[in-house]
Amino acid sequence: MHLDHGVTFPHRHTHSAEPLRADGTRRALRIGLGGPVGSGKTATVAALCRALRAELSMAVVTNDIYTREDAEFLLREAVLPPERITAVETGACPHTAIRDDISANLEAVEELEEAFREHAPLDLILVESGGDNLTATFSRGLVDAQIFVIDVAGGDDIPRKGGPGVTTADLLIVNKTDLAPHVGSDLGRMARDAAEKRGELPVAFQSLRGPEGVAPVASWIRERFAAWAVR
Ligand SMILES: Nc1nc2c(ncn2[C@@H]2O[C@H](COP(=O)(O)OP(=O)(O)O)[C@@H](O)[C@H]2O)c(=O)[nH]1
Ligand SMILES: [Mg+2]
Repeated sequence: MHLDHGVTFPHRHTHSAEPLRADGTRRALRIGLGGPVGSGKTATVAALCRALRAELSMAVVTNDIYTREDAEFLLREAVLPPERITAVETGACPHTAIRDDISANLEAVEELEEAFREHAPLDLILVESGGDNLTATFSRGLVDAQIFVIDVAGGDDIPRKGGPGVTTADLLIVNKTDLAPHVGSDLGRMARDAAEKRGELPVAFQSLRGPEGVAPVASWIRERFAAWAVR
């Protein structure tokens, strides 16, 4: 078998970790949101779009297993113009599409970057994973930073159980704190367990129903973007 000639690889515009492309232009900062089904990933993405769209040129890639439901929700809510929202259908294995065979997601990200490159270069692309379990994390070849979203209704023992999302994500969101009194979750315990598992890595306790909403997480993204923009 001859493998030393005639082999071509598909062309990609960007798949390096470098912010600057060969021509000196800057690609978008890519942030992944993972976590169990129903924890509030899409709601967080929607709130982040509303909070940041006036200051950053944004786009979103959603990953649904068989449908386009998350993208359709974002379109219905009109959080961004439709051309800034792309849906990837992942089939049965949502974690594969963000971790092992990231080609469909990478293509979606690169097509968005290409489409806006001339007139409104993208600053930020949010990639929402299809809800999975506690083990799903994003490949560093797909995103520059990742947020893991769990919620208080899923049980206050989730931070203690750990798993790579809870332990290693750049930001852990413990969402739906407004529900804590109703489901008997102990936020203090969740904070202690998360700190023990994560060391210095940040944790945001969030309620999208509360007055602060997504503001602390939007600030965290602003900081990441500021650091990205000077690299
Ligand atoms: N009470 C409460 N409900 C929330 C909060 N965030 C999201 N939800 C609701 O939780 C449900 C699942 O949210 P969604 O964003 O679709 O979860 P995803 O599967 O992780 O994308 C929806 O009905 C949201 O409105 C929150 O902070 N508090
Ligand atoms: Mg969702």
